[in-house]
Amino acid sequence: MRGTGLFFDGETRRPFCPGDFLFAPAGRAHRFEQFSDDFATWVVYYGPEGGERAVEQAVREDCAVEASQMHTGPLSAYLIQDLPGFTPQIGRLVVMMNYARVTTVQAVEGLTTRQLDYLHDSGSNTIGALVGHVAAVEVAYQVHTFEGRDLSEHERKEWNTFLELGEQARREIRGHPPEYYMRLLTDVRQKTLRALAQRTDQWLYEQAPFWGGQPANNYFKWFHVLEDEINHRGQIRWLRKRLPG
Ligand code: NI
Repeated sequence: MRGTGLFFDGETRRPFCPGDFLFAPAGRAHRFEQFSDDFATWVVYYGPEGGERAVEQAVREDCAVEASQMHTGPLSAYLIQDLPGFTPQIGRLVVMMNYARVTTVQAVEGLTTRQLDYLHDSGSNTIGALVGHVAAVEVAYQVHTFEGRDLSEHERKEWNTFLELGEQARREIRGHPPEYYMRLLTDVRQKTLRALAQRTDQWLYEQAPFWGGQPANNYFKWFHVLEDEINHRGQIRWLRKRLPG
Protein backbone atom coordinates (compact mmCIF):
# COMPACT_ATOMS: atom_id res chain seq x y z
CA MET A 1 0.00 0.00 0.00
CA ARG A 2 1.24 3.47 -0.85
CA GLY A 3 0.02 6.78 0.63
CA THR A 4 -1.89 7.55 3.80
CA GLY A 5 -5.51 8.11 4.70
CA LEU A 6 -8.40 6.62 6.63
CA PHE A 7 -9.85 3.16 6.18
CA PHE A 8 -13.48 2.57 7.08
CA ASP A 9 -14.22 -1.12 7.59
CA GLY A 10 -17.98 -0.73 8.00
CA GLU A 11 -17.74 -0.11 11.74
CA THR A 12 -14.69 1.96 12.60
CA ARG A 13 -12.24 4.28 10.88
CA ARG A 14 -8.54 3.99 11.32
CA PRO A 15 -5.57 5.74 9.73
CA PHE A 16 -3.43 3.67 7.41
CA CYS A 17 0.17 3.98 6.30
CA PRO A 18 2.39 2.58 3.55
CA GLY A 19 2.93 -1.11 4.18
CA ASP A 20 -0.23 -1.52 6.23
CA PHE A 21 -2.35 -4.58 5.68
CA LEU A 22 -6.03 -3.82 6.11
CA PHE A 23 -8.65 -6.50 6.60
CA ALA A 24 -12.27 -6.11 5.59
CA PRO A 25 -14.60 -8.95 6.57
CA ALA A 26 -16.39 -10.53 3.62
CA GLY A 27 -19.80 -9.05 2.94
CA ARG A 28 -19.28 -5.83 4.91
CA ALA A 29 -19.12 -2.41 3.27
CA HIS A 30 -15.70 -0.79 3.46
CA ARG A 31 -13.92 2.14 1.84
CA PHE A 32 -10.90 4.43 1.85
CA GLU A 33 -11.38 8.06 2.90
CA GLN A 34 -9.28 11.23 2.92
CA PHE A 35 -6.41 9.44 1.20
CA SER A 36 -3.31 11.20 -0.10
CA ASP A 37 -2.62 11.86 -3.80
CA ASP A 38 -0.10 9.04 -4.05
CA PHE A 39 -2.53 6.47 -2.67
CA ALA A 40 -2.34 3.04 -4.27
CA THR A 41 -3.09 -0.40 -2.94
CA TRP A 42 -3.18 -4.05 -3.81
CA VAL A 43 -6.34 -5.95 -3.05
CA VAL A 44 -5.91 -9.57 -2.01
CA TYR A 45 -8.95 -11.71 -1.47
CA TYR A 46 -7.51 -13.94 1.18
CA GLY A 47 -4.33 -13.94 3.20
CA PRO A 48 -3.19 -15.88 6.23
CA GLU A 49 -2.55 -13.79 9.34
CA GLY A 50 0.95 -13.20 10.62
CA GLY A 51 4.01 -13.42 8.41
CA GLU A 52 6.50 -10.61 8.53
CA ARG A 53 5.11 -8.89 11.58
CA ALA A 54 8.33 -7.22 12.68
CA VAL A 55 8.95 -5.70 9.27
CA GLU A 56 5.38 -4.52 9.10
CA GLN A 57 5.70 -2.90 12.53
CA ALA A 58 8.94 -1.09 11.58
CA VAL A 59 7.40 0.28 8.39
CA ARG A 60 4.40 1.40 10.38
CA GLU A 61 6.58 3.25 12.91
CA ASP A 62 8.57 4.96 10.14
CA CYS A 63 5.33 6.03 8.60
CA ALA A 64 4.06 7.35 11.92
CA VAL A 65 7.21 9.40 12.48
CA GLU A 66 7.07 10.76 8.94
CA ALA A 67 3.38 11.53 9.05
CA SER A 68 3.72 13.42 12.30
CA GLN A 69 6.68 15.39 10.98
CA MET A 70 4.82 16.24 7.81
CA HIS A 71 2.09 17.49 10.03
CA THR A 72 4.33 20.04 11.68
CA GLY A 73 6.18 21.05 8.52
CA PRO A 74 5.73 24.33 6.74
CA LEU A 75 2.54 23.11 5.05
CA SER A 76 0.94 21.89 8.23
CA ALA A 77 -2.65 22.65 9.11
CA TYR A 78 -3.73 23.51 12.60
CA LEU A 79 -5.85 20.42 12.89
CA ILE A 80 -6.08 18.28 15.96
CA GLN A 81 -7.36 15.06 14.47
CA ASP A 82 -6.40 11.51 13.48
CA LEU A 83 -2.75 11.11 12.57
CA PRO A 84 -1.76 8.20 10.33
CA GLY A 85 0.22 5.60 12.23
CA PHE A 86 -1.24 6.43 15.63
CA THR A 87 -4.41 5.47 17.46
CA PRO A 88 -6.95 8.33 17.67
CA GLN A 89 -6.12 9.83 21.09
CA ILE A 90 -2.38 9.26 20.78
CA GLY A 91 -2.47 10.94 17.36
CA ARG A 92 -4.12 14.01 18.86
CA LEU A 93 -1.55 14.13 21.63
CA VAL A 94 1.26 13.85 19.07
CA VAL A 95 -0.16 16.72 17.01
CA MET A 96 -0.08 18.91 20.12
CA MET A 97 3.37 17.75 21.23
CA ASN A 98 4.81 18.38 17.79
CA TYR A 99 3.26 21.81 17.49
CA ALA A 100 4.74 22.79 20.85
CA ARG A 101 8.09 21.42 19.66
CA VAL A 102 8.02 23.53 16.52
CA THR A 103 7.56 26.63 18.67
CA THR A 104 10.46 25.59 20.93
CA VAL A 105 12.73 25.13 17.93
CA GLN A 106 11.66 28.51 16.56
CA ALA A 107 12.42 30.12 19.92
CA VAL A 108 16.07 29.05 19.69
CA GLU A 109 16.54 29.36 15.94
CA GLY A 110 19.67 31.26 14.92
CA LEU A 111 21.21 31.47 18.38
CA THR A 112 24.97 31.07 18.70
CA THR A 113 26.82 28.96 21.27
CA ARG A 114 27.62 32.11 23.22
CA GLN A 115 23.97 33.12 23.28
CA LEU A 116 22.89 29.63 24.31
CA ASP A 117 25.33 29.95 27.23
CA TYR A 118 24.23 33.43 28.30
CA LEU A 119 23.33 33.64 31.98
CA HIS A 120 20.90 36.46 32.69
CA ASP A 121 21.42 36.44 36.46
CA SER A 122 22.80 34.16 39.14
CA GLY A 123 19.48 32.40 39.64
CA SER A 124 18.44 31.78 36.05
CA ASN A 125 19.21 29.03 33.57
CA THR A 126 20.85 29.42 30.19
CA ILE A 127 18.75 28.88 27.07
CA GLY A 128 20.93 25.87 26.27
CA ALA A 129 20.26 24.33 29.66
CA LEU A 130 16.51 24.86 29.19
CA VAL A 131 16.53 23.15 25.79
CA GLY A 132 18.49 20.25 27.26
CA HIS A 133 15.98 20.14 30.11
CA VAL A 134 13.10 19.76 27.63
CA ALA A 135 14.86 16.74 26.09
CA ALA A 136 15.76 15.32 29.51
CA VAL A 137 12.18 15.48 30.79
CA GLU A 138 11.05 13.63 27.69
CA VAL A 139 13.69 10.92 28.29
CA ALA A 140 12.62 10.55 31.92
CA TYR A 141 8.99 10.04 30.89
CA GLN A 142 9.94 7.64 28.11
CA VAL A 143 11.66 5.45 30.65
CA HIS A 144 8.85 5.88 33.16
CA THR A 145 5.84 5.30 30.90
CA PHE A 146 7.26 3.00 28.19
CA GLU A 147 9.51 0.89 30.37
CA GLY A 148 7.99 1.33 33.82
CA ARG A 149 11.28 2.13 35.54
CA ASP A 150 13.42 5.00 36.80
CA LEU A 151 16.48 6.30 34.99
CA SER A 152 19.43 3.91 35.17
CA GLU A 153 22.75 4.96 36.68
CA HIS A 154 24.08 5.56 33.17
CA GLU A 155 21.05 7.61 32.11
CA ARG A 156 21.23 9.67 35.30
CA LYS A 157 24.83 10.53 34.48
CA GLU A 158 23.80 11.67 31.03
CA TRP A 159 20.64 13.58 31.87
CA ASN A 160 20.57 14.58 35.53
CA THR A 161 22.21 17.98 35.17
CA PHE A 162 19.69 18.93 32.49
CA LEU A 163 16.86 17.48 34.56
CA GLU A 164 17.73 19.24 37.79
CA LEU A 165 19.04 22.53 36.33
CA GLY A 166 20.21 24.96 39.04
CA GLU A 167 23.76 25.46 40.32
CA GLN A 168 25.40 22.45 38.72
CA ALA A 169 23.81 23.20 35.36
CA ARG A 170 25.05 26.81 35.52
CA ARG A 171 28.57 25.50 36.17
CA GLU A 172 28.72 22.62 33.71
CA ILE A 173 26.40 23.17 30.77
CA ARG A 174 28.29 25.35 28.35
CA GLY A 175 30.11 25.33 25.03
CA HIS A 176 27.60 23.23 23.12
CA PRO A 177 26.83 24.42 19.57
CA PRO A 178 23.19 24.83 18.47
CA GLU A 179 23.36 21.57 16.49
CA TYR A 180 24.06 19.70 19.72
CA TYR A 181 20.78 20.85 21.21
CA MET A 182 18.79 20.28 18.01
CA ARG A 183 20.12 16.73 17.85
CA LEU A 184 19.10 16.07 21.45
CA LEU A 185 15.55 17.20 20.71
CA THR A 186 15.30 15.29 17.44
CA ASP A 187 16.74 12.00 18.69
CA VAL A 188 14.63 11.96 21.81
CA ARG A 189 11.45 12.84 19.94
CA GLN A 190 12.02 10.14 17.29
CA LYS A 191 12.20 7.58 20.07
CA THR A 192 9.00 8.90 21.64
CA LEU A 193 7.11 8.79 18.34
CA ARG A 194 8.24 5.24 17.61
CA ALA A 195 7.14 4.10 21.03
CA LEU A 196 3.81 5.92 20.83
CA ALA A 197 3.15 4.40 17.39
CA GLN A 198 3.29 0.97 19.04
CA ARG A 199 0.78 1.85 21.70
CA THR A 200 -2.99 2.14 21.88
CA ASP A 201 -5.48 4.56 23.37
CA GLN A 202 -6.11 1.96 26.06
CA TRP A 203 -2.47 2.30 27.13
CA LEU A 204 -2.93 6.07 27.27
CA TYR A 205 -5.64 5.63 29.90
CA GLU A 206 -3.72 3.12 32.03
CA GLN A 207 -3.48 4.36 35.61
CA ALA A 208 -0.81 4.04 38.26
CA PRO A 209 -0.12 5.87 41.53
CA PHE A 210 1.90 8.98 40.78
CA TRP A 211 2.71 12.24 42.56
CA GLY A 212 1.66 11.92 46.21
CA GLY A 213 0.23 8.47 45.46
CA GLN A 214 -2.57 9.98 43.39
CA PRO A 215 -3.68 7.95 40.37
CA ALA A 216 -2.39 9.28 37.08
CA ASN A 217 -2.68 7.88 33.58
CA ASN A 218 -0.16 7.95 30.75
CA TYR A 219 -2.24 10.62 29.07
CA PHE A 220 -1.61 12.97 31.99
CA LYS A 221 2.07 12.12 32.09
CA TRP A 222 2.59 13.01 28.43
CA PHE A 223 0.42 16.09 28.82
CA HIS A 224 2.80 17.05 31.60
CA VAL A 225 5.82 16.59 29.32
CA LEU A 226 4.06 18.89 26.87
CA GLU A 227 3.10 21.58 29.37
CA ASP A 228 6.56 21.56 30.92
CA GLU A 229 8.03 22.22 27.47
CA ILE A 230 5.64 25.10 26.82
CA ASN A 231 6.53 26.60 30.20
CA HIS A 232 10.25 26.49 29.40
CA ARG A 233 9.69 27.80 25.89
CA GLY A 234 8.20 30.88 27.53
CA GLN A 235 11.33 31.25 29.64
CA ILE A 236 13.48 30.83 26.54
CA ARG A 237 11.62 33.62 24.72
CA TRP A 238 11.94 35.86 27.77
CA LEU A 239 15.70 35.24 27.95
CA ARG A 240 16.17 35.67 24.23
CA LYS A 241 14.70 39.17 24.35
CA ARG A 242 17.23 40.07 27.02
CA LEU A 243 20.36 38.75 25.33
CA PRO A 244 23.09 41.38 25.36
CA GLY A 245 23.46 42.96 21.92
NI1 NI B 1 10.70 21.58 33.75
